[in-house]
Amino acid sequence: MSELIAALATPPGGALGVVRLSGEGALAAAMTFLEPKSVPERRPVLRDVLDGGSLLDLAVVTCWPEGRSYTGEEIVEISAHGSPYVLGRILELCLAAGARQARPGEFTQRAYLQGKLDLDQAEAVCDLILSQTRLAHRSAVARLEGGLSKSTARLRGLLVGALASLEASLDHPGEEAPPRPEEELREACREAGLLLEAAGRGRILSAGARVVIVGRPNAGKSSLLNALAGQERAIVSEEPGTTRDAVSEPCDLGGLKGLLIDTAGLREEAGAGPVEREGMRRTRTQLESADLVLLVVDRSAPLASQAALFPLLNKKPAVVALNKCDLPSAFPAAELRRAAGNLPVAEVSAARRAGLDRLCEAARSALLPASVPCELSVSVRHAAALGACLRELEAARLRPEPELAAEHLRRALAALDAVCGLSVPDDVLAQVFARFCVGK
Ligand SMILES: Nc1nc2c(ncn2[C@@H]2O[C@H](COP(=O)(O)OP(=O)(O)OP(=O)(O)O)[C@@H](O)[C@H]2O)c(=O)[nH]1
Ligand SMILES: [Mg+2]
Repeated sequence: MSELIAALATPPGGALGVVRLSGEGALAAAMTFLEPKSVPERRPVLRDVLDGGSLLDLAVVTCWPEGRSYTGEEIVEISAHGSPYVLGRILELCLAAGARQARPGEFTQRAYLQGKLDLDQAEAVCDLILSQTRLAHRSAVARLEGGLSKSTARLRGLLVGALASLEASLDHPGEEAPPRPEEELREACREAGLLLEAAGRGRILSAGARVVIVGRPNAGKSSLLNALAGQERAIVSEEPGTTRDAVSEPCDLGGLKGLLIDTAGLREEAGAGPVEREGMRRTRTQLESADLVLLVVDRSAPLASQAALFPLLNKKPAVVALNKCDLPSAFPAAELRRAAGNLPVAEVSAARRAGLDRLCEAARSALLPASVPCELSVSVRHAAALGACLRELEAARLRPEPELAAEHLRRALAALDAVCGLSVPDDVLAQVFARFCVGK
């Protein structure tokens, strides 16, 4: 049986606060300071909380029996008034009754250890708590429902099948060797590659996307940052070369968390002073780490010099913001179409805050195409495990000897199982649960 743990499960400052107790003897511990001294199962009841014989608070108390609770252990939750003094005292009363202060994420860790959640579901609980946007929330919920294990189940099936045929050929060496499972191996590699790609994009869902705004001086980059961020964050002026340092501001890109980064305008180096050149160097550095580039094109200025920036986009997801749409166009639309190729173009007026929703939508779909399953918003841990799985699979395909190929497949399987926590080393588990807040 597991040790009794207790923690405050709610952040300070609310009208109510919840103290949680989980483990053997949770109810008995709570009975040392609650009155009347009985609490029915799974039904909230009002109880007096007594502190040394005097009334500390009136609280709503709920008890879940072993096997039917979040952690799988006996749980008592005491929902009291949000006074830091009251909640602190209730926690002390729990500790005095034999509980130990819970570590961050320890309740969810127990749920995982008791088999109530797989590791990805446990991590999804944390992401759900941290989710700030619609898509981050949707992804956390999909994973909480076991979405990631479902997505990896097909790959696991292929791996297990291929391994079984290889092992069959090892077990019966004298007989005619069955054909190598080439088709399964190829399919497994493809599937692992897709999952890995989706995992990379999924990082953007949980961590947010770095959206770097570039363009010629005066195109309206800073105006666009301000319009998207909903505040006058960056200096705007009709003087070209206003922005020198990169200026960043968080924003919501159609349900996706984004970090907008406004940069110094890019133009020919000749004629630029040392400060402007340094600004442009910083813009290029920002471009390298961009998840998405927003190229601002000024509709009221000639296209030729602006079009010179298109090659910079270089295979990164990108969207063209055709700005100053409140002014007459200095070039025909077809000319921009030719220069932009396949890139989506959204017409906006940063000054008038027009067309922003469509721009955000274009940015969101460039970052997360509809084909990427939402449940694959995964952590660095998943991406590393999927990467290891793919490497082992590729190694297996290169090995003509069935013994060696089978060994690589076993390692690929172990890496895949780590994604959903079927076999995870203790230090990795500790890292996963350290991200949590205390009380969850
Ligand atoms: N008419 C119109 N003017 C705009 C629009 N967006 C920006 N401007 C004007 O264009 C000028 C340059 O805007 P900024 O936002 O400072 O341009 P920038 O690209 O950040 O310029 P640098 O920092 O110098 O590279 C300012 O005078 C803005 O008011 C727009 O949509 N319509
Ligand atoms: Mg600027």
